[in-house]
Amino acid sequence: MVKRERWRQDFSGWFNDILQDADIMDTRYPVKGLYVWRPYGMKLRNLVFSRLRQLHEDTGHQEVLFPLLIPETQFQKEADHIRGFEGQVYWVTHGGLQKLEVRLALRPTSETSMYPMFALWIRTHADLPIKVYQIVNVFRYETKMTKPLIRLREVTTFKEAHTAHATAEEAEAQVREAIAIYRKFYQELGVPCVISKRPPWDTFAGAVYSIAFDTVTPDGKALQIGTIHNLGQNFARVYGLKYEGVDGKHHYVHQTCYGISERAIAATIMVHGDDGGLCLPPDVAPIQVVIVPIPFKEKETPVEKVAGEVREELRAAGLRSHLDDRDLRPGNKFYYWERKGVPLRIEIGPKDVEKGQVTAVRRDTGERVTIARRNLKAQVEQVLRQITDHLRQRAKSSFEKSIHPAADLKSARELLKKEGGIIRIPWCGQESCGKRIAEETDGEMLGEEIDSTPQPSARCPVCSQQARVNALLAKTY
Ligand code: A5A
Ligand code: ZN
Repeated sequence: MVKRERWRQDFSGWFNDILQDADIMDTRYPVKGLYVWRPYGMKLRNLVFSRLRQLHEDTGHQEVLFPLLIPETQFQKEADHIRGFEGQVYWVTHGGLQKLEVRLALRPTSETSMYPMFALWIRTHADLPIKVYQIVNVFRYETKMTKPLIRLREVTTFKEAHTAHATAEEAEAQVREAIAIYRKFYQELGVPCVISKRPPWDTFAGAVYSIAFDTVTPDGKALQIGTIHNLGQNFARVYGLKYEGVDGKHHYVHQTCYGISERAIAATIMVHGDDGGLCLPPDVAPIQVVIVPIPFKEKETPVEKVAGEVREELRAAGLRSHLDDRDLRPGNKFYYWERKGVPLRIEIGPKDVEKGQVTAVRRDTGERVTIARRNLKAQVEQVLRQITDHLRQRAKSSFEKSIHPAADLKSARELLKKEGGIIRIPWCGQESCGKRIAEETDGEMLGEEIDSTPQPSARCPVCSQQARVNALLAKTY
């Protein structure tokens, strides 16, 4: 039975408890905004990010690794970028007792670290496109309330991709490819999201425009879980990223960059969890199947031996399985693995041994299924697929319920206040109207949704002109 009361009503408390109880993070590190990955969390992290890595490799991105430190002289070249980040940069000012001549920034993101090197790599059109990515830590002196996995001062798992292209069209196409990659990534994790073009007053520092992916937290706020930026030629101009074209002339390149952090893991944890704790999609669960032997004192049956065999069989089938042979009561073990979100538990008691079967219990629904030993691999795989589908479906339908269409500012404001979630409202697209919509509804403008268009008859609630796009509004994390 799935209960989601605390999950909804005290999401923050639920989230912090689960990080601790399920061995994801230790939040007691004595620096604000910095946290420790514990072993189980680390496994989850690596499984999630290896999928993201694979999606980049499959589309021709190459992995690189740039230094953490960026000289101030290099960092300060792109004016908008600097303005956007200056309040968030940690500076290294000393080496030992020596004061550094040029201060060094701890990267808050790597444009200013990478692009001067790109300038050395790019000579002619034959050197293009460049498509690279790295998964690194970045530092941001966040002033809003810090929160593990969500708002960190050391983002430990920052996947950032950076590209350079000969033409604006190619950069546009790259933005579309990045959207497709992120869509697929979140689809696989079963994390539903909306995609929007950020409003012009809220684009990434140094970008021409930005695209954002947002999901909704159990307490009804929007959480941005990835962004894609078309940088145009802004950085190319200041770092001199030029190539010689077929025309023999020199041209500035066109660039894009896009990033996802461990917020992707926060999103996975929060959209699928319930009052019992984590509930992980099988694809990224560190343990997909846990086997709990249930010995019966008066009866001489080899449950432990059979449990060991079942474990071996599942392991040989490529399933991440674990035999819990600790000297604890089965009930305690059930509770323990439930908190950790293991998708499937296999119980083996004397009766199961006699009948040549096992009893499987689904974490997502609590449903019990009897599986014959001879069908073990095929049936376990099938149940895991059903769990994946069910989690995705459940998350999707609860997400859809949290998106509220509105036609006027008053009802938008009331909906947002009462229901939370995301408001979808027609918009003419003018900046002044957009800002008014955000103000009057007491929400934040996520941007214009890219997957929807307003009814032809829809009007902007501020100026009454025909609506060109749907705006998305929400309270945000
Ligand atoms: N260079 C580009 C890709 C960039 O830095 N974009 S960004 O600033 O929007 O960050 C990308 C994503 O990282 C954000 O959408 C957000 O999901 C995540 N992120 C940003 N700051 C974060 C923080 N302090 N803690 C956790 N995640 C963060
Ligand atoms: Zn308008």
